[in-house]
Amino acid sequence: MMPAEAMLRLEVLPASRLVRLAGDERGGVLGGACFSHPACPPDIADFPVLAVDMDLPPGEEAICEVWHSREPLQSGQHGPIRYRHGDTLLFGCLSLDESAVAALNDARAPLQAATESAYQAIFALLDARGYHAILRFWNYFPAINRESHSMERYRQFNIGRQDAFLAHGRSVVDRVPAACALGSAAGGLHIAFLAARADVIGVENPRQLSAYHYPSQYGPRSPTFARAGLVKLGGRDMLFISGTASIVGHQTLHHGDVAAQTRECLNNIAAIVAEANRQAPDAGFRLDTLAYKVYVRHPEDMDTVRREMAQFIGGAVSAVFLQADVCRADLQVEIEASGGHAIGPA
Ligand code: 3EB
Repeated sequence: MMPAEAMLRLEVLPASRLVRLAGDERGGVLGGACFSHPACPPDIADFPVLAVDMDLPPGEEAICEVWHSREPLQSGQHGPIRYRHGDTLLFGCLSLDESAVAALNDARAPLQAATESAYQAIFALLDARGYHAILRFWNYFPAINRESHSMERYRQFNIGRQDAFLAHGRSVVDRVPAACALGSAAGGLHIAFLAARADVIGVENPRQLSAYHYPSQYGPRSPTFARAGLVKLGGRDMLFISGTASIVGHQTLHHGDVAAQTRECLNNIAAIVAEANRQAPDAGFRLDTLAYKVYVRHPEDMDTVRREMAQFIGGAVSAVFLQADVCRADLQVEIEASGGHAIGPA
């Protein structure tokens, strides 16, 4: 039997090439995200793309991550969400101005209110259109480690996110989606998501306490995300690994040592991959065939992180590097990854 053609493809390309994607190619774009500093919204009306203000390694061009599908696609809008979908897959994104969302006399911090309303809108859309499996959330907002309203902003975000899950009758433990949450340089609250009409299995990491069980020292509400999501689409197993940091159990390891933090991230990713292969015995996920996205807090550490990754994984690594604040002040690097889908140009 011929191997099934991948239904989903991730392409990373310079922002300048995104607007010039040829007609045929363009029809198959689900959506994506562009990263540059300052943010530069791509001049594209026909599919949903986030414009995130994030710095790149010195001298690198603005970069876009684009998800392509083989299905016939249609675009839509639901409140603040722009989305594009086929029979199986839906990609959506939204950008909210925090200060514009909170109602007058709202006791909630503006970021908490904006997060809750964003997730409420997303769940309403997915429920209405019947895309019940969320493969992945990406969350970006400025000053993630800054305190306001007597609380770190990442913790405010966690309250708003969890309240929206609860409001929609969704579990906040066990059956939760993969995600990441990073600090951007400026701008509003940006959220992108990939959902499917399929069954997704949450994958946890035996080396780490599940994030949804983190103790209250990390905030009044535990973060609502799984270490990874595993899904079968068009006969292929695909894996979406959440942002992964130098955390073992629930504690940050290797304070101030970015090389050791990178190796610990990769040990965690290796453990998640092993766990995914145990749950999907035919998948054969491998570290050296994943697509990586690497968030480094201090730009001067990028070379060190790159070197550690090459050494750990061996051979050429497909990776996008970005400068971003990570959700604990003592974390210097966070790495996410995905596999099982096609990677690269058509
Ligand atoms: C961690 O393991 C690091 O809040 O959505 C990683 C992935 C992290 C996702 C999120 C946070 C999130 O706790 C931080």
